[in-house]
Amino acid sequence: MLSDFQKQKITKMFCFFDADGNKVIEPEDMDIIAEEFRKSFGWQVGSEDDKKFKGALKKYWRRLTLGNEEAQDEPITLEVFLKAYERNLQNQQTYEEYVKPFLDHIYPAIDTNKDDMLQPSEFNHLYIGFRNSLQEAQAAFQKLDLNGDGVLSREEVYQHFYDFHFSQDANAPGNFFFGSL
Ligand SMILES: [Ca+2]
Ligand SMILES: [Ca+2]
Ligand SMILES: [Ca+2]
Repeated sequence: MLSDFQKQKITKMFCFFDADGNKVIEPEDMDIIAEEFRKSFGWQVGSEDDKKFKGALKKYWRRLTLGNEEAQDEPITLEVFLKAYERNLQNQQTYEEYVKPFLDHIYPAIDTNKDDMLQPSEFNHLYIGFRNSLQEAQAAFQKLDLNGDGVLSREEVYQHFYDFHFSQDANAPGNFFFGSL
């Protein structure tokens, strides 16, 4: 069972995926999101990063919501989305099978200079891609950079992504992974 706090966070994510705000997630929403990321990162249309990101997004949102990358796309309501996350967040194993691959596959695209860390500029592009302002991105970076060394290591990013999904602590920085709640 998802806690109320988890439901609040998953609902936030639903609103992110429902890019056109019509209360269902459809394949068209993924096109809008991919375009927002392309612009935020400044990728050329059809460039390697653009294709990599778009491919990862389409593939893994099916796994996230339908449990199967090859599944036929169908409109996803908030109710269906929450149900999918009850399955996805049952335990460590379901998290690794359904949720973590999303980050595994977008990480190489968002780590623009390929040094396995997120510099502030890379993080800003990501966070703005999640439809937050530059100011919010800068504030979030300070919270997420746990050891204060000015970059987000892969470990920090994965820890926050995990905490976003599981933490019951309202003060956990990972709660802000996709923006303020
Ligand atoms: Ca939609
Ligand atoms: Ca980097
Ligand atoms: Ca750091």
